[in-house]
Amino acid sequence: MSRAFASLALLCLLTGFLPAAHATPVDATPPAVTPRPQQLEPNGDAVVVPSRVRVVTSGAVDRPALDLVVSVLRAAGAEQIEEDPLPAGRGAAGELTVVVGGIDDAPVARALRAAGGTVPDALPAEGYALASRSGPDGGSVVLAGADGNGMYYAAQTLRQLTVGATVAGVSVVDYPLMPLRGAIEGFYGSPWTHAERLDQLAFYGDLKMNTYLYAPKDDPYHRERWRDPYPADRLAELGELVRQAADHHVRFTFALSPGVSICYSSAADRAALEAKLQAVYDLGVRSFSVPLDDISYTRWNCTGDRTVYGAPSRESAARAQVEMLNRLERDFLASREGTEPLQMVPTEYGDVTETAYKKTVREQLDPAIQVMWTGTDTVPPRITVQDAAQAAAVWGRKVFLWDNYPVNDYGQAEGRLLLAPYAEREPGLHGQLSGLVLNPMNQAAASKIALFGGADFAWNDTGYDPRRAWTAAADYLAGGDPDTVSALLAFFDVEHLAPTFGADPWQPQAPELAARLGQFRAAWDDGAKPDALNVLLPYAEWLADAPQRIRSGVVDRGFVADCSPWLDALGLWGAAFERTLDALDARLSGDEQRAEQMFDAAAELAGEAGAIETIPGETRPQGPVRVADGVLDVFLTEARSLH
Ligand code: 14T
Repeated sequence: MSRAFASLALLCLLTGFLPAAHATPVDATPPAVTPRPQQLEPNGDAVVVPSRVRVVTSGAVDRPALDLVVSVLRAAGAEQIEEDPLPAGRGAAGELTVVVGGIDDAPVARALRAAGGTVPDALPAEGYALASRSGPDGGSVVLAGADGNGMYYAAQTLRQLTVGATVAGVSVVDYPLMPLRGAIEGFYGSPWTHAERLDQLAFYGDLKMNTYLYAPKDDPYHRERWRDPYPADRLAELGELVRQAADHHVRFTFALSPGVSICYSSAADRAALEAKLQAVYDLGVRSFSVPLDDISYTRWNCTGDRTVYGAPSRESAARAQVEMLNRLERDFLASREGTEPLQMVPTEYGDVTETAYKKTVREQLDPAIQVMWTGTDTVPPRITVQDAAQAAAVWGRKVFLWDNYPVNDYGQAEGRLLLAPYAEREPGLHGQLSGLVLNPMNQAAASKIALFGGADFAWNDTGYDPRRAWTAAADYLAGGDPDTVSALLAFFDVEHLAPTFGADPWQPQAPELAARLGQFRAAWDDGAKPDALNVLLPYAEWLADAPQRIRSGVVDRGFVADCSPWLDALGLWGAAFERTLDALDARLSGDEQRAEQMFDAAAELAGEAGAIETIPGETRPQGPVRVADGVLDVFLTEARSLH
């Protein structure tokens, strides 16, 4: 959030005024585009979308890109959209021309220049250039991609540049800094539903993420029963996901985790592994991963392995794993059309300490195979460029970051939603990483807040601003409604704590609320008691009302469903907060009896809030939901003794 916006929001809260709906003047500053483009410059007045639009295509234009362009134009008010392959005749007067094609296509490049855009000397893979310019002839918009992904991303940028009936007048040159960007469904506990996965894949496309790794620990066919073929209905669903992924330019990576029971030396197990991958190859999957995390590697699963690889040790485990992986890469994948390099998760994934295991993998694993790494710990408090450089050195290649945020499948995350901004990842990481995927929460839609940040960071880590991405996520969920955005930001604040596996969280709980309570205490202790109450009360009211605003204003209904118990609890905590301030107010006016009544009412509400539990079966650790814990509960208790 910009300082200006933050102080405006504060002013609104304090004065009780709320921002009115956005009025967008035609030549306003362009709307924020997430991920933040590498270059975006103003290019004159905004383009007003008329009722007639001509979409001119050149060469083989990406279908999803074209469909998206057309739907954006329709939403902006275009009624007649005519598609016209180049060379196109002249358009009618007052008609908007939209050109979509490859940047290497000379007529497209010419159209881009004519619209005031820039044709870069070399555009990296997945990049695009876009120019939009108004004009007496009706104006033009040109979308030029380096490839199919680039065309689709140009269309995604156009979607965000379009507000109401106008497209901001801009010139954009944009490309990702990390080649792999996305999410890994890699948590323990209830896997996402099919509907949630379909929704996520579309969301990834919106955020220019190109990777979804299918690795749910508790899909029995992924890990526990990895040898067993998927039943027909599950296979049909996977096929549908593969198609949905392709429609949104997402690479579907199928992961199989045989480490819990595999006998590396067994020909039957090797055949089972290949058969399982072949079944999804036949659905159209071209990208595969073999995660070997969270297994015991100091015992064999069969006696044959001792005969072939020797006594169990880190070193012999590495040899057995490497042999299996190299064979998959060199035999299975190399002989199949269109496959991507194999990915793997080493058993030692969360540190950079040199061991016999890492040395063997570094020296013997096929250099084409991608190695994943979770940072300096399973759930690291920060990830620096230096950490990643060490990981690259120890694994002998750039590593693929499996970032365990906002996953909430471990004990310290009990009762929590992790809604803080994606943060503490150092700009410049793209130089050391081959990609970045976030491991999300069991709550798929609620994970979009963190994923927004992860997508932005992976695209443009050097231009990343955690609060900007955080606000943009709220804006996306709220469909742009400013009141709903403010209510969401207040809600995110009370679900801000990000735990580690240790006792210390890496993101604090409720920093905004804690700061306000700190100011209140300072003013109260200074003797400015009525003022202190008057300043704090609107925020208590705002928190108490936030659940209802979120429920009515958030367009992503999955988000509302995921957050339901937490919203219920926030409503009660907010009411308890209000009663507590009422009690202090009564005390100031000498009405100690009313003060006691209000404190008692607050305690009762807090008790009710504390009894609300997570949705049964939804998360792995089940328990009472937490809201601003350690901040609001502490304040409500201490307030009783304020005089
Ligand atoms: F493979 C890894 F990169 C990884 O993170 N594996 C798991 C992952 O599935 C899980 O979601 C995540 C967070 O709990 O951590 C890993 O699982 C663990 C790791 C531990 F050190 C589970 C328990 C542990 F004690």
